[in-house]
Amino acid sequence: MDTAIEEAGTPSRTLLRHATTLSIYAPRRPGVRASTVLHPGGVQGIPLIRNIAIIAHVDHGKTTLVDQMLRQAGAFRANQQVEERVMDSNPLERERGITILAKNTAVTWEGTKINIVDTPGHADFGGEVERILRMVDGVLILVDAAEGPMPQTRFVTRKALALGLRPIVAINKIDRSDAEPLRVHDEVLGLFIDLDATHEQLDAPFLYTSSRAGTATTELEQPGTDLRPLFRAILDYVPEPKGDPEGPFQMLVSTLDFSSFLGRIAIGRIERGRVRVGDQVALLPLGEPGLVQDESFERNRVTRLYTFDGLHRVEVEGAQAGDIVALSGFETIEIGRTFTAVDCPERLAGIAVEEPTISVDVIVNNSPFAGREGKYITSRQLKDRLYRELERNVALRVEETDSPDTHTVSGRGELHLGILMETMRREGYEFQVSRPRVITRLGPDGERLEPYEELMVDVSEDYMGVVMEKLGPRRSEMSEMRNPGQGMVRLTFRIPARGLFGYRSEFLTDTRGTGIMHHRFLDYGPWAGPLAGRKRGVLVADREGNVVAFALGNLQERAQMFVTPGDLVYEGMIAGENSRPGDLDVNVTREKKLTNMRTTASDENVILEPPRPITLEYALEYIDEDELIEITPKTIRLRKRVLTANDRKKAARAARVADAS
Ligand SMILES: Nc1nc2c(ncn2[C@@H]2O[C@H](COP(=O)(O)OP(=O)(O)OP(=O)(O)O)[C@@H](O)[C@H]2O)c(=O)[nH]1
Ligand SMILES: [Mg+2]
Repeated sequence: MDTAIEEAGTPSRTLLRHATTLSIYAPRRPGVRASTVLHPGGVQGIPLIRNIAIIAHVDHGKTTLVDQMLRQAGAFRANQQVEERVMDSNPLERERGITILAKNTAVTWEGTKINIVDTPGHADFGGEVERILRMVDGVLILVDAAEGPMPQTRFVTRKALALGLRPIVAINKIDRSDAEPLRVHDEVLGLFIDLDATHEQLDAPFLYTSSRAGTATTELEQPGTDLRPLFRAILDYVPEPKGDPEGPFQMLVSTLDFSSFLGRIAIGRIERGRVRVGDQVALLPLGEPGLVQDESFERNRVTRLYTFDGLHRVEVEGAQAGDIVALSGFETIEIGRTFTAVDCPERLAGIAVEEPTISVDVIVNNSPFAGREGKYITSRQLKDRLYRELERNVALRVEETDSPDTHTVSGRGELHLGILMETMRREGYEFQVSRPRVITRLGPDGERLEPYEELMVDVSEDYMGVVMEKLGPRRSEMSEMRNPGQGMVRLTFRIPARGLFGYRSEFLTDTRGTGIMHHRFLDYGPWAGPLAGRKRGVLVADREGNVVAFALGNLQERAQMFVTPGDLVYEGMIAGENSRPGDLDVNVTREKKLTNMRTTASDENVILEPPRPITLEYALEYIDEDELIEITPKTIRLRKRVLTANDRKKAARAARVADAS
């Protein structure tokens, strides 16, 4: 990966890559400090700059497009080996093929610097996209030429249009065999009208692109050969950043980065004036926009300043209005706070950080296998790690509970929490996690509200019945049904977030793995009352030992296994899913009885179905109230909270008595 950020003669480690986390902040080499680059010919002395964010639904090709923009704008050396989706630089992003953190980059095209922000498309990170929109002057909306506008397209487009940003639309992946760019073009226009786009916004240029091939064209009849039409559109349609470089310094913190070397780092666009390393600047507390009267605000010196250039972050002496910079020197940097000149403390409108909608309990591991695989396992270590995460993960909350062994962690969705857990286990942490709960709120009349999601499902018509049948009891309401053709239907529902827990696995089974579902947070609505839980029960191991193929062979007819031969299980660990309701205690360690009788070969070689892979997000959606996920650096296990079958029976009986009384 390092080849991508290597520069001739410079060890890649000394280069600062990308805007967000995991950056390596090594001391600068002497003599490489670049001075402020002033492009000639800027209006009112502002260098020629365009600031643009690329926004879209997950997987519509944003990061792939950035690759091509970097390449075609000459950000890589001629012979440089660059891997695909180079901006997805952190290991989890590469592994999952998704962008988790927004990242800044910049290219120069015909003398104009284009600051580009690649944003994540997954709904759990939608809040981050919203914040980023405050540092750009235009957006490039990417829409898959086959899928069309999806829930997240709608969300980010609405935010961008509401901020008055000028859109450029790229109907992407036109190379797909099922691409229907003209239909999607109409759908995007329909979306714009729905979202009350202004005349100017409706006039957006439409391009037909293939991120993968690196081509763009304004006319479908004339296939594109490169991205020139896209760069042209950016220069022509994205307004230049406004802001007087001669005025007093002012900048809004739009995103954060963190390094152990520099501490918190603010990233944002300079709204007005100039800033230089060593300048004394004010960091105003959050509050109403306008001049701050109370002069007790924080002041400090800017210790480091960076601008973006290709894959690098370049240390600079100074920068001015319009450019996007990263700035350090304050430990109290928060999203939405304003930096200003000390003698002109004029606050900008802040940025709301999204509120979490789901919580889980993170619990010290107390399974029989606790401490076997993890390095950090104590409640103290867990607590420190969770609180440390708050420094950079702004949409996360951590609370203590009555028990020192348990912390409640709240976030924006299963993926948001799942990524944190995955990161922690890779660092050597071992812990357990409860089933997620939605975070309820009180309405204006004191009534209980819960989060609702928009769910969009693409299935073949044959499966429509089963999908609707399953979603009904989960309190969903269908809001739209469309037939894009080719025997497919697209159904849109409004559903309590609770109603979706555990649904994905059912959905995949019901549609034989062919269905596609996406959901995103919509709003808070009335509490929907009790919902039915998981339909199927689980198989629970009734003793400790190694899993044996023979045992699984006997069980697999009525179950989908989660374990494979050789795995170690303990009593109370979940070994598979029962194909019927109700849990079963089973012995997955049972060996075949040895007899003197010769058996046929087929009897000895049990043919096993592959186990269902248990990923973290899957586990979070899957488990029930009386279950836990055990997470270690090596394994993810599902378990019953109460491990022995006897104690579970007793607990169930007690619960029934309590219910009856
Ligand atoms: N056929 C085709 N596939 C593409 C094109 N662009 C991207 N892809 C593929 O689509 C998948 C997703 O691409 P990404 O660039 O990671 O999408 P993204 O929008 O950055 O995704 P997130 O950051 O996770 O929201 C990858 O497998 C790409 O290879 C394209 O123009 N044509
Ligand atoms: Mg991406």
